[in-house]
Amino acid sequence: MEGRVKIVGQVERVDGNSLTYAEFVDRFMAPNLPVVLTGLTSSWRAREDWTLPIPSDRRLPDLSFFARNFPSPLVQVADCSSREFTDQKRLEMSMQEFIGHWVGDAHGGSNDGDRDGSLLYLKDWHFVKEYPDYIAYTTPVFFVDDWLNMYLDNHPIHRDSDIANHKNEINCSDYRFVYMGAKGTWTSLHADVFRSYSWSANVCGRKQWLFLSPSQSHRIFDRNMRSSIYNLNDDVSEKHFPEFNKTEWLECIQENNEIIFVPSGWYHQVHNLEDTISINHNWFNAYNLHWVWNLLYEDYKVAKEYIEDIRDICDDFEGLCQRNLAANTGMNFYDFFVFIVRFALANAIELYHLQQSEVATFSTKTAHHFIYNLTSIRNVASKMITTEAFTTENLCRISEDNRSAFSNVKQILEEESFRRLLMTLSKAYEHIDRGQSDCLQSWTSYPKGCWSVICLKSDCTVVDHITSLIDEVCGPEDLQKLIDSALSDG
Ligand SMILES: O=C(O)CCC(=O)C(=O)O
Ligand SMILES: [Fe+2]
Repeated sequence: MEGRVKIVGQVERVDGNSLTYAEFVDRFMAPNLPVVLTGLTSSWRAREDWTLPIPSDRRLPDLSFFARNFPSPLVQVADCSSREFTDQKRLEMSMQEFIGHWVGDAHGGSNDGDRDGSLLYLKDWHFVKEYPDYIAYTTPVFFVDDWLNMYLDNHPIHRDSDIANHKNEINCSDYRFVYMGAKGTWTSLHADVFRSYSWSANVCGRKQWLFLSPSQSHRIFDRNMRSSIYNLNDDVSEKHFPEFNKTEWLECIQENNEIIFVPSGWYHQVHNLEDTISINHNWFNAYNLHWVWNLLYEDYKVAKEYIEDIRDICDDFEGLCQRNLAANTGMNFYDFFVFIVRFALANAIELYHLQQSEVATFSTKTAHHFIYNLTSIRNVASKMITTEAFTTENLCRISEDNRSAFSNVKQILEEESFRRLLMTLSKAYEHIDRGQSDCLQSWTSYPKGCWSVICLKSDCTVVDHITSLIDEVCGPEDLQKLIDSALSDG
């Protein structure tokens, strides 16, 4: 890869145990820069159970452990040696079949992952969803402000019955994955789903990463800005990709026990230099929410342009655009609006609790999260106002499931799924500011009416308070009003 790619620097490496959360935000998350964090995985059960020591300080995947303990699930496997459209060809097989292929049972070949010409890489295994009681690892504090997985633990991504189907339910259940691949397996050049952040930890093995800053993304696209380069190892045609020779890449050789933070919108290609197991989450929060919205908006424009010529014969042209957007990008404007309304409400509740609290010592720092979050959501809402999807006429056409999921404030606040979201959000900031993370799983035993961990009152009036600010959110303008009142309160 090095021959064709101009590497201009290495990703910075920082000891995760001497970095504070505020430093991580200031140096990496807010400026959207990659970093490798060391020293954060040594106590993970995954390391003990999933790997075997070998002479030297390296470890190897204990493949028989997987075959013995997780035999049943059907897993998604990429064949790294064959391309299908813009991605590697995907296959579905049992874990045992995958392991069998890897160790060469079926073919008796050498241990290099490609004995029958295919190069199989287990990707996107929803391990946490499948084995919720097996705590393989704990998410480092730097990555707990994860709205995407918090939301999906309690809410469906789509509300429309014609979009939500069984396949979606599995694929959209969460964005926490295990990856396993032999030396030589790889991931083609891409930027992450929803332009989310990712973090990726090597339980064992070694990866080479190549990163391109978003300011240079246009240079890996063809002349029509339609398709991007698939593999940096191929001979990249100057005719098709005239700007490629101007690109400048950051490299990282990620060792075992190291965690890489992948910022939003950075294109990257990844190669397993040894047999590797990694754990990987996609996530977003107030710092990159605008990336998610910008992607949805760009993809929406493409979806709309594609069917513009049938606009006049469509009953519900906007509805069709939104269905196509959900199918192609994984989320549409209404899904995203339901999402941000709920985060706005949860943050407004937490801010109100702090304003009511008599303990002033830690509340300023904590209040900063909620104010920042609300401001970020407000910025996105302000961009949604002028879109066609939210005109009064089009809002009249959306499904009742979509509408009630964002409009009826009292009903939302009383929903169990919302209250669980509030509790998880509340605990995440408790973890960030006060280092308390031990009770993250134990929401069921919460006794109070209000499920916030910073609420100390048994007769909490937050529902009345929030509904007094606004009782119906009809669209992005109302969401802005809600946020303005929450921010000017107290
Ligand atoms: O490890 C890999 O093969 C790909 C991981 C990746 O693309 C990511 O974490 O964003
Ligand atoms: Fe990625």
